[in-house]
Amino acid sequence: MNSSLSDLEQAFQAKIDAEQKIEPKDWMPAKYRSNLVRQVSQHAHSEVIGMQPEGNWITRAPSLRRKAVLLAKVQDEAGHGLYLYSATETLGTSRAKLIEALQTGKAKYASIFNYPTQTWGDIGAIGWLVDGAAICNQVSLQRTSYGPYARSMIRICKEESFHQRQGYQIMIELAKGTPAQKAMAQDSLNRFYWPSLMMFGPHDSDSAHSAQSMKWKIKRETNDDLRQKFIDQTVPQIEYLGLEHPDKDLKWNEERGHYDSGEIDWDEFTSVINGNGHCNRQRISHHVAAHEEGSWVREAQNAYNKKMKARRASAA
Ligand code: FAQ
Repeated sequence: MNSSLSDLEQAFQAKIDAEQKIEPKDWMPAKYRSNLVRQVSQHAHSEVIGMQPEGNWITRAPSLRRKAVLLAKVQDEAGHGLYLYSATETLGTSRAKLIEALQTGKAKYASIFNYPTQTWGDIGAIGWLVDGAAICNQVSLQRTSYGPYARSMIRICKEESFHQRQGYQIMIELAKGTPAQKAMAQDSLNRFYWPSLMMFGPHDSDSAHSAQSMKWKIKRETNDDLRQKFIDQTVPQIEYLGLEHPDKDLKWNEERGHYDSGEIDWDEFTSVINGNGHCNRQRISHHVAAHEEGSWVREAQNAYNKKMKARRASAA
């Protein structure tokens, strides 16, 4: 006898509640699948578009060592994008379709990557704050319910820790350097702090997807809980650098055991995710150009695969 849809849904939820992973060939509700495709592909797009702000500084890194480190970091981000596109493809959506959604503005990517990188200090701030915020989120996603996504997160988190340290080290050198270097570090902190807090998404009360994603354990912690973790961990790091905290309303709350903070500029967030940040158009047009220039590589790879398949078939 065929199981009814509600039996299947109940068995699915029971599996999730028992902390078992959902794998590509398992039955899953259509909305679980589409919500995952949405989140994981947007995560992949963020990793790939996220190469651009730092890529801007590879030719201008202040030493050969710094150049090699930054190059390795940016290449890691490309790799993260590839793991995540592969994880999304296991849900039955082709990479071509995902990339089309990015390039036509149907799919989002992290708002933070629409801010320009104006100084070397910004490279320190991105590694420290942006990778730091990404880790906060991704550590919890290592326990996400979809197997391929969870496994990709484990690997990505290891690399992100190195990224965070390289960024913080740049900040230490600047903050402990000349007055001009310290001012550069402060300026980068001031410009990247608030957009980093926006990476966690809207408040839980305004988050469209959180309730269902928490029930299905796609997300393991809410936007506000993760943001609070990041705010708390960043305070001693700013103190160690001897820099001023950009949030003038920041205050320790003894009762909650957390810092209370000032309000994020949600109008800015909305404007950036709707395509009106400093660099939105530049980021997408750069992606389109790079994708078109790389089409011969994809064609060559496909032709090679076809040839090898034919050769194997005739040998069999
Ligand atoms: N930017 O209902 P919610 C990195 C959208 S990786 C843009 O709360 P959800 C590594 C959201 O998509 C950074 N859009 O959504 C790196 C939704 O729109 P939709 C990326 C945002 O999914 C470092 C709408 O608002 N990390 O940085 C943002 O439950 C350095 C309603 O929001 C991930 O993607 C935003 N900040 O929670 C690389 C982690 N926030 O789809 C290079 C995985 C929200 O309905 C250099 N993703 N939106 O049109 C997640 O954990 C979640 O998707 C959230 C959002 C927490 C981002």
